[in-house]
Amino acid sequence: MAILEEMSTLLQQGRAPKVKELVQQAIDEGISPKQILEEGLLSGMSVIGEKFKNNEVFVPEVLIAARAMNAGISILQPHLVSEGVESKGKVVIGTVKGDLHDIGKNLVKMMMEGKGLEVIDLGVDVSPEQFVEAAKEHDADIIACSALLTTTMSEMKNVVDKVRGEGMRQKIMIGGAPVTQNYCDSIGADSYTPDAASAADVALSFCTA
Ligand code: B1M
Repeated sequence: MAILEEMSTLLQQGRAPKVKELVQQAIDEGISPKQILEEGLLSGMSVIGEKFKNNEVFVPEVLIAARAMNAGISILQPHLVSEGVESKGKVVIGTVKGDLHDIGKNLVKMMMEGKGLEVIDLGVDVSPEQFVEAAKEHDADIIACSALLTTTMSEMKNVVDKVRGEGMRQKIMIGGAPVTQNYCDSIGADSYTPDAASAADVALSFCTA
């Protein structure tokens, strides 16, 4: 449908006001909220996600595209709820205790939302106890931890130990510049991904498995 293709293209260009306008127009034309979400907004975000993974676009483009997606979703949200479109899964995300870097974490959150997942963002400097409490409170499927400092990545092990110690079901995903697959294996987390787009792919696969 032409209007949805145009919406996807404008989203990739980060043109938030135009995206909002088109979402409203599509609703007025009677296109289903689910179709607008999937074929207009999420399809645009997934193109950006792939380009980001292949180094064809960079952080600023991703951030403005994500802002455009959020603008579109803000118009769509009440219609989605009334149509009963369910989120595909729930993720609790945060930057670990002692660490204030949040740009990468925010990108992971946006990419996950772009895949239709509901993301509860705990912010930065999040303790293992806070991850665990939030995962229980929201009945999350995934706990996602970001760390940018070699001195704080060890907090990820504390999260894994606490979650396993309590016998919880959540998958634990980790990432951030100093984190590696070897580290992930050594602490028993469920997934390490090097970038935001792959993190969103893995999160979706955990939720739909
Ligand atoms: Co800081 N800092 N910083 N810093 N900072 C680094 C990380 C550093 C490498 C710079 C350097 O020395 N070259 C260094 C860490 C060294 C180390 O530990 N190995 C460092 C340091 C030392 C510090 C301070 C200690 C400096 C000081 O005060 N002396 C201090 C610590 C503060 C604290 O956290 N307690 C500090 C502070 C800051 C600022 C506040 C100034 C600012 C943060 C602002 C903010 O985030 N709001 C800052 C910044 C901006 C950086 C650099 C320059 C950029 C980080 C960034 O945002 N990159 C960084 C140097 C660098 O990386 N070149 C540096 C862009 C972002 C998109 O990438 O976060 O890696 P990244 O996310 C990627 C992937 O890693 C992945 O996806 C993202 C996108 O694809 N990913 C995940 C991230 N989380 C994931 C989770 C997943 C999966 C993938 O699953 C859950």
